[in-house]
Amino acid sequence: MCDRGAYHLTNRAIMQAVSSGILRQRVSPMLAIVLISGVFFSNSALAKFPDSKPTTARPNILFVYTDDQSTWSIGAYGNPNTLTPNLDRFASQGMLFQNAFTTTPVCSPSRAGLLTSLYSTQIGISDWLNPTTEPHHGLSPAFLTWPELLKANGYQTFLAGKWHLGLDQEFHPSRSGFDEFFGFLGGGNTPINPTLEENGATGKKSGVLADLLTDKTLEFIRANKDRTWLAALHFREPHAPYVPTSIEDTKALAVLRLELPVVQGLQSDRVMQLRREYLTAVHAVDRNFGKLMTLIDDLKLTENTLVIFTSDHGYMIGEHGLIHKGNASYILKDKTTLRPNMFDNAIRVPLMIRQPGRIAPGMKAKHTMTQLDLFPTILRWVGLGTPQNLKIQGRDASALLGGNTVSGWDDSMFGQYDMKHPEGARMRMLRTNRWKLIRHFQEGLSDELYDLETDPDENRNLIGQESIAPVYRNLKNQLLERMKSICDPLAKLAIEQP
Ligand SMILES: [Ca+2]
Repeated sequence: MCDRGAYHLTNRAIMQAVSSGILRQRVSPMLAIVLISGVFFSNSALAKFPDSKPTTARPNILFVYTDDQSTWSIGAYGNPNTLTPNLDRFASQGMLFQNAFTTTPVCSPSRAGLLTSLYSTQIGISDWLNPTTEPHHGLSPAFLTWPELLKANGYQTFLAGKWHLGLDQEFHPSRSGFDEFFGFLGGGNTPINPTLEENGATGKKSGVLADLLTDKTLEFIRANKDRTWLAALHFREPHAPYVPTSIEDTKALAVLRLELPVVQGLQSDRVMQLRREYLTAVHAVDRNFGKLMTLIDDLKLTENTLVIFTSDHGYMIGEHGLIHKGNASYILKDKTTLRPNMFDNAIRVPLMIRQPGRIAPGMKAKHTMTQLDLFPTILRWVGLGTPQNLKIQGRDASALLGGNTVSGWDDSMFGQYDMKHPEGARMRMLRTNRWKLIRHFQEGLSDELYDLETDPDENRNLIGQESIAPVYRNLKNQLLERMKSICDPLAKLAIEQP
């Protein structure tokens, strides 16, 4: 039985309690439960925070989120031909997730999923929000976010940078849990002299965007050093246009030796130039990330601050002969058409997490994590837990983060991508450690099946091979079950096209 509306209803009720101010004040979580249950819930539906501990025990959170950043752009992920000294040092001080993924490979739905721990069709945002064709669409404040739960429990919350979850005031970050916002609501901005919103007023600023956002984040941390805070810094970098950025970044990358993916017919000169520019933008992130780490050390907050670094999805510049993300195009001498995809290069994200004293240095996690898992993981880590009747899709990975062996952790993951700008694909994915199945529900596109063990680069689509037919059938059934479990609008089509 599909209960598509149920999570809306429950989550909205919790949200209303938060919005009403009951949970905004620094009341004890237990008092909040009593208030919520009396006002918004009948019978036994209680919004319990199972792990509540005194506020003073909770760590600060610095959440650094980049835009379109592939794992291959970071040295700690195994690429010697990039320049990320601060991120590499950071990786050695905490845990690096080797198999972290977004469940959808473009900006807005990935960001919405990260904040709500729901799949894109559950939220109603399944492609990047296009200001021309859907200027009044955004992340409804009816969906509860983890920053909102932190705020409700005494955290000072701040967001600097890119939102891309709605332009209208009803979708403003302040409606989804952020006390303060310094940034831009749309999907893009100029890397130099950007237009930014500050204290509700929008105007042109002078300087390098990555530096401006970082400086404001440093300011917030300094001002709140004696409180408990969440600082979210959503860089625009290394999203296109990659450059210009500071002279320092340009100089650093000018001399770096680069290597190209080996793909026949690649526009090699163009790819080389774009990779250098992209890595220049990555250097701007790394350089600013170093400033944040220095301040946290200087303020002696290192051990009491959980620092998370991740990106909204991956990116390709030449891999598979493509450029961009889920909505990539070929960058070949004889081919530049669109190639909607869910290759690992598009869905895999960097994910590195540090808190000295609680997370051992130099750890590498192999288990599959999705960004939907961060919601319950963060809340458990800070001692709150997820309200018991909140319906989210992510799993609590705090035990993994603590270095514990977790038995029975499911390494399979489900993904979705409906490409609407331009309309061209409806994709559903099931990825296991061994296999990846992508079903295409757009007319004219065929399914894809890869053996990740023998073909990790996903070059050989096995659909049509007789020997693989039972695997294909089995994966399709598993995928259908995932789709049905979240009332995916394409589930009916999947049943009709077995
Ligand atoms: Ca993006």
